[in-house]
Amino acid sequence: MLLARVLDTKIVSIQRQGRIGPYVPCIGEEGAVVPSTFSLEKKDWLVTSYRELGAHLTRGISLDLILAQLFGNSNDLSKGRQMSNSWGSKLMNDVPTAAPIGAYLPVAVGVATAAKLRKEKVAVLAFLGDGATSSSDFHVALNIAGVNKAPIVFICRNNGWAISLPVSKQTASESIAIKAKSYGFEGLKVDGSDARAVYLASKAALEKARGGGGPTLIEALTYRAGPHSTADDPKRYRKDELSWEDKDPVRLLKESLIAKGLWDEESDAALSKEYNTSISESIARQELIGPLPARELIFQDVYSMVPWNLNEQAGEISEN
Ligand SMILES: Cc1ncc(C[n+]2csc(CCOP(=O)(O)OP(=O)(O)O)c2C)c(N)n1
Ligand SMILES: [Mg+2]
Repeated sequence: MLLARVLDTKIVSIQRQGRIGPYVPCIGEEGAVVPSTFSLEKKDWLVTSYRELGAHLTRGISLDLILAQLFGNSNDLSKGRQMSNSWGSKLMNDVPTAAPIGAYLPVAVGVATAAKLRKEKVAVLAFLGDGATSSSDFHVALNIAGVNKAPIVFICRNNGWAISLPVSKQTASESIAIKAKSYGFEGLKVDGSDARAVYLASKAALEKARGGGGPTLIEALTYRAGPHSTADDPKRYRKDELSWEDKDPVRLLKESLIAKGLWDEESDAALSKEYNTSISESIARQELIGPLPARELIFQDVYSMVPWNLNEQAGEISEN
C-alpha cells in the first residue's frame, strides 16, 4: 500500500510536468484494493479497472513495466497501444482493463467459468467502481456468474463518485452489496479504509470460490482522495464531505501496526525513501527508452487474418 502511494504520487508529479499522458490516480483507495490481492494464488486471475495500481504491484508487475506502460515505450507489454493505467501481464494471469466501463466484467466471468469447466481450483478477483454497477455489462456478468456458480469475487470500490456523478444519483438501491442477492449469491459491505477487514473478507470469499461455493460481491466503501483523473477538476462539482485523512488507509494501517509494536515511524520513513529512490531510478530508465513503438503496430496481434479495411488503413498510415 505504501509503495502504491509513493508511486502514485510520483506518477502524478511527472504527469504534471508533461512527461506522460493523462493518468488516473489511486490515492485514498489503496486499502480497498491491495489487501485482497495478498490472498491470490499464482494460478488465480486478476481482472481490474484502471485504479488498481497496487494490485498489479502485488501480482508482481515490476516498477519498470508499470512505468513503461505510462510512457508507452517499446518496453511496454502492450506496445504503447493501451490507454494509460491499463496494466496487465499474461505471465501473471493479470488481465488488463478495457476502457468502456464494465466491459471487462463478462470477460472475468468467462475466465472463471472456463476454470470451473476445466475443474481447476482457481479463483478470479475482479475489481469495479460504483459507476460500473450502472452498466449493462455489470448485470450480464453478475447474472451469469450466479447461474454458473462461477469462482469469482467482485470487489466494488465504492468511492462515492463516477467522475462527477455522486453514487446517490447512480442507484436507488440501499447498497451495492445487496444487488448480489438478486443474482443468487452473497454480497457484503466492508470498510475499504480498513486493510485488515478487506483482507479477511476477500480471503474468505476467494477460498469459498476455489472450494466451489460460487461468487461473492464485496462492496468496499472507500474515498477517492484525488481527482477522477489528471484531466479532471473536482473543485467544480465536489464540496468535500469529510477530511479524508480520517479515512486514509495507509495512515490507518501504519498507526495500527505501530500501536501493536510491529512498526515504527523511522522504519516507515526509511521504506518511503527506499521506494522513492527505486521509483526515480525506474523513471529515469523508462523515460529514456526509444524510439516509441511504430504506428503500424496498432494493426498487429488482434486478427490472425487482418481484414481488408485494416490493411488499407495500415497502407495509408505508412504513406503519411
Ligand atoms: C461505457 C462507458 N461510459 C462512460 C465512460 C467514461 N468514464 C470513464 S471513467 C467513468 C466513471 C466510472 O466510475 P466508477 O465506476 O465509479 O469508477 P471510479 O472512476 O470511481 O474508480 C466514466 C463514466 C466509459 N469509459 N465507458
Ligand atoms: Mg467511483
